[in-house]
Amino acid sequence: MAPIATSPTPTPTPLPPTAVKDKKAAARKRFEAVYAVVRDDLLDDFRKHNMPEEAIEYYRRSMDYNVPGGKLNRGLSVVDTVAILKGRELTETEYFKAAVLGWSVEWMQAYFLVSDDIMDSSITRRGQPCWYRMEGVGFMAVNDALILEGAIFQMIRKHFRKESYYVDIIDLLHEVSYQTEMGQLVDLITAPEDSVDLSKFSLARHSTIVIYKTALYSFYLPVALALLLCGFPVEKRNESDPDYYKIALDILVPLGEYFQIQDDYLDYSGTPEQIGKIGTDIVDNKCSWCINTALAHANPEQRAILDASYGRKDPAAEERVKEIFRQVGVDNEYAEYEAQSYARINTLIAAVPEVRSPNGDAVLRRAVFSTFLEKIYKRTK
Ligand code: GPP
Ligand code: MG
Ligand code: MG
Ligand code: MG
Repeated sequence: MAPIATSPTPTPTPLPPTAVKDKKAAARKRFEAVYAVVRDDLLDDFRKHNMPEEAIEYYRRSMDYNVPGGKLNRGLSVVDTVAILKGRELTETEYFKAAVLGWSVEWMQAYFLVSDDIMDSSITRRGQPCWYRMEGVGFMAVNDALILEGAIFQMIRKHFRKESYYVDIIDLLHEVSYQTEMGQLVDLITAPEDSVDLSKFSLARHSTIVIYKTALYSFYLPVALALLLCGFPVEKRNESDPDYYKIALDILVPLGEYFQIQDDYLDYSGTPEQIGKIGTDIVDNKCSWCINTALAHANPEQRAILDASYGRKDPAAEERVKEIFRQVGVDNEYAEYEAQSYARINTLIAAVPEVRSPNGDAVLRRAVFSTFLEKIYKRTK
């Protein structure tokens, strides 16, 4: 069936700030209730395999510590996107299924973060010690991360096995985690601990890293899962059909790039209280947006200080790097970048064709993307 063009999405009347806050808290609470169901199912699986009580307790602790405590933006965005696509409130069953897909993304995020914190030698995450630094955990965190990944496919099997798009969900989750692992690989080899060579950095390299390590799983994945749930086909049925997934990808990749540049900037400029983690990019020799921007603007003396101080496990060296960042105007550059990105992404969103799914149940609306953009624009944590 040919897609049907729809009239533009009407702009909703804005709610007063307290009502927005209450609505957000209620949405989070409803989503969190599904966490407990999924977690208890996973613990039951352990029981069915006659795992010792001690293992079940350890598993519960690992999940409770690593899965639900973040901003939940990725998971909630699956639920929000499904509601926008359908253009109405979801039934209980629809909500539950969307929430399970949302939690699968949050489980993936937990699996990545537990691993990433080991690789980045990070200290804190979400305002608490990184999991691998907890008493009685250490290198067991590697296996805990692997189990967090395996759990994704357990919850998907339990709730989607009979659906025609079951294999598409699994394929998407595998594809996106593989791409994220590619991004992590490039991130790590560009930042070796023992040899600092700033000439290896470039904004092109930075772009490859952030698209692969962040944008695809944080932005494309939640929307692609929502499209699958709403019946948007992965394969074109007619030559003239739109490629729904490509339309989404082309907006969500720039959005995700912008989000990771915010993460890089906050790593340098934010306080631990504000961002919930201690920034390690300078000390870890990371190819971050800040160092690339500083390199583009540094004079020869400033460049010499960066060469001598970047990537050193020494707080005084880190402070010298931050001082150069301030001198060359990284903060102004960031404000300018943020304004430009916001305008550019809004232009991309305005060009999205609003098309109906072949089953007629849902419309790929521009609001899917503008909601994301408004959530992250000028974020400070
Ligand atoms: C985070 O980047 C990167 C990921 C979450 C992807 C990890 C991928 C794996 C395959 C483990 P970051 O290190 O900049 O994030 P943060 O600043 O939050 O540590
Ligand atoms: Mg990290
Ligand atoms: Mg990292
Ligand atoms: Mg970071």
